[in-house]
This record gives sequence, structure tokens and C-alpha cells, in this order.
Amino acid sequence: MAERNIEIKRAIKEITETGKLLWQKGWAERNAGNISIRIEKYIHDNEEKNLKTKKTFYKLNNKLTNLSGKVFLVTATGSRMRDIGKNPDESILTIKISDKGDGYYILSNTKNKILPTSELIVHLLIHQELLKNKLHEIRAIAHTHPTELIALTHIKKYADEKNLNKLIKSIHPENTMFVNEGVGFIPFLLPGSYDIAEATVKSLQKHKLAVWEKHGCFAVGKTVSAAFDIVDMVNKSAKIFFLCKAARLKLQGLSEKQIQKLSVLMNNLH
Ligand code: 2HA
Ligand code: ZN
Repeated sequence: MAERNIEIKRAIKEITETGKLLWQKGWAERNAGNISIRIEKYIHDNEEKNLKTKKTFYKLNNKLTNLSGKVFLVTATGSRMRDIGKNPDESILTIKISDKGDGYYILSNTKNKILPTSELIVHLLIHQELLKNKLHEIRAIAHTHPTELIALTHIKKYADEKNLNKLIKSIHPENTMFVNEGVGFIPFLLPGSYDIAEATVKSLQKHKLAVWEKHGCFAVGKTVSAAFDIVDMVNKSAKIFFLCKAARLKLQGLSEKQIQKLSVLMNNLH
């Protein structure tokens, strides 16, 4: 393995640990989900020397000029969240966007040829938007399939941003306290497509989590753990909803007044 700088080592640990949690939560069946982190200070090392000789350039259909020269860690297509820890070097790639922003180079030196996640374009467009908006500290993006949250989007009433948010906030106080801006909702679009990437970027301008109807969600954070926390809090509401429904109990929910008090409490805390 090539010499790795500290930031990359830390990022690999983050992805590995969260990958395991996603699997334990039941949100990462087969090769579901993908993670990326922007590397702030990439120290040129053997990996970049390899790049010069191998010329591993992959063209993108989009021009990502704001990402020129930026380095990212991304999970590999086909990789299983539960297995990343077993072999992180064969499950996570280091990529560098070309100077023109028209493609990327694979810097990592793997035994077998591995390629980035099928949702790469979604990740990159989100990273680009974060940088455009000077949100430099938000460097981690996670896509996962949280079961109960997905189940909610199969119910017509909740396949709607307003109703979905109302329900989420009315069930668990955490969501008023720490996801006060609510979550975005994106009606079904094909995964990995430019359309879903564009819709997700737009939705994440106002939210830290965007729900993909009948599929999953994308969350952003300063760390992969922070992105995971958002999914975990939001999914908790959905889980409580279904627990009550399964027991054939009427869900009382928090009152508007209680939610408002929580909102004030949250504002005083920040
Ligand atoms: O990484 O989850 O949406 C596999 C997926 C695609
Ligand atoms: Zn997915």
C-alpha cells in the first residue's frame, strides 16, 4: 500500500466504521449505499506517481470546474458496506478531479480494478454545490437505504415533503431540535441519473438530508458520522410510526405547542 497521509487514514476509518453501522441497521442490503469524503489536504505521495504512469483518466459528462484538482475518497461500485472493514483498500478509491473538471483520475493503487460508486455524479455535484456555497467544513456525503423511512415514502400521504416533515417532527423531539429545517423529498427518479443528482443538489441547499422516494436518502455532514446521525434521527420517527401502527395503536404525536417549545429550546441552545 502506498504511503497515506493522516487525513486519508482518518477518512478511511470513518467510512469503514459507518459502513459497518449501516449494515447493522439493516440499511445496506447487498451493495446498497455509498459514501464520499472530500480530502482537504492531499499530500502528494506514491499514489500520484502511479497516476502519472498509469493514466487512469475517466471522463465525466458534466464539467465540474469548481472541483478542479480536488481529491475525494469514494466507495467502490459493488462494494458491500459490511465488508469495507475487511479490505478497505479494495473497497474505497481515492480520486482526483482533472484540472479542467471534465473527469477524474483514480489515484489509489488496488490489486483488482475497482471503479467508483454508481452514484458518483450525485456525490460530486453535491460536493461542488457545498464548495460553491463556501460550506467547506461539510465534507462527507452518505447514501443509504433506511428501511422505515423508505416505507413511509410508499404511503401516498407521506410521499409529500410537507406531510412527511410534519410527521417526522411530530414523533420524535430530536428532529425538531437537530433537523429543524426538515428533510427534502424527491419523487422517484432513476438512481445514478443526472436528473436525480440535480434534484438532490437543489434539495440539499435547504436540508441536510434528502429523501429519495421508494429508494433511500442522501445526507451530508462534517463527518460521515454526522451524516449518519441525521439519517438515524429521521428514521427513528418513521420506526416509531410503524411500531404504533403495527400494534394497532393510535399515534398521539407531539402537539404543535410541544413542537414549538422544542423549537424555542433549540434556538436558545444554538
Ligand atoms: O450503491 O445504493 O443507489 C448502490 C446504491 C445505488
Ligand atoms: Zn441506493
